[in-house]
Amino acid sequence: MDNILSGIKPTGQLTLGNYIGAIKNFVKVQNEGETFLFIADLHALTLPIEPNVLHDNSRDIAAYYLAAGLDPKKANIFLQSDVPAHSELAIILQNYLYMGELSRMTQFKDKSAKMKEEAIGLGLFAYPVLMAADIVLYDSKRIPVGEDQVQHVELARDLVKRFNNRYGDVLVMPKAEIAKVGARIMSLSDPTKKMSKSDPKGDIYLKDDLEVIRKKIMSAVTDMVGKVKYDPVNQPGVSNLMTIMSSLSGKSFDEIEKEFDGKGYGDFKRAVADVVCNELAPFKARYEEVIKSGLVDEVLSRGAKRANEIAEKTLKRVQKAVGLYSK
Ligand code: ATP
Ligand code: LTN
Repeated sequence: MDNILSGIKPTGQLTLGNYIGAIKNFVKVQNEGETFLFIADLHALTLPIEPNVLHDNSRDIAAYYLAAGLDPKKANIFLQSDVPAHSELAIILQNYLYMGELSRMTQFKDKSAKMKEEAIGLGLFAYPVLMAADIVLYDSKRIPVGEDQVQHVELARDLVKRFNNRYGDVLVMPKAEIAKVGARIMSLSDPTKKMSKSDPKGDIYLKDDLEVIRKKIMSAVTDMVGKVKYDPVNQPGVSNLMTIMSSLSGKSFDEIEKEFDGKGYGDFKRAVADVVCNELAPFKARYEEVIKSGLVDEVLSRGAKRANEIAEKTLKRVQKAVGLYSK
């Protein structure tokens, strides 16, 4: 069974996009191999964040992992910063990724677009180096992510190829896995933009009350076509709502189109809201239970213990390969 790894950065409140594009898939794969799910708190430092917000968000994501059904007996849940090998390996691997390729990363371009060059942190630029270290440390072949992260995983693949060509079979080749439906949930207020936790417009937060979620869906931007049809180019808003519905209900786009043939957007949105609320109601209740149980810190420390075991071995292997060892 292949190892599986993914992470979420604790930059803000988790969205429905994070849930559908990432967390739901983590729950599916945890039975299919040793799973490493971490909270990318070092990555969260690549843009300004208040210390208490970073601290609290990190624990909160762990609680959401548990509420979603991740079982700490099967999945190792931990903080990236609790495993020093992430940082140590990144320092080595940064020498095998190049400025040109890092500057072509879409996430870097998006996040730095409005910043003055003098104010762009080196960490933001080098983000994919640390991410490559995260990935290779656990010998993981499978990396479940949303669509926006595929480019970073591809870069990690390039790095593994480059590194292994130079030093032999040291690193395991990873591969991104994206959900068939829901790998890119769009903003409800601007369906041409990704729903993103650092851009509060048009987001559904997992923390939102169900009534608020319902209202947000009812006021989602649609179009003048008036037909429930999957056509992301001409009907991005409706197509996004169909994607949300399909990924949570298992219904195909065809089935949804037939079900709402001749019906208005009001009926359709009410049905989408029902599907979302039915999914999130028990999830939110479990989240409250997890918080009350006070188990999060214990889960994180157990996860870090196992993660350190594996990560240290890989780090040693890499250090040896490049010549950093004593006889
Ligand atoms: P930020 O706004 O801080 O960049 P984000 O909301 O984009 O964050 P990440 O922490 O970058 O979230 O992502 C965690 C996981 O959720 C990643 O696998 C990412 O691909 C996935 N993801 C994020 N947003 C979406 C979305 N709108 N649709 C599907 N998957 C998503
Ligand atoms: N870059 C990812 C978070 C992340 C990650 C990883 C995902 C950091 N390291 C390794 C998969 C594998 C993001 O922004 N969601």
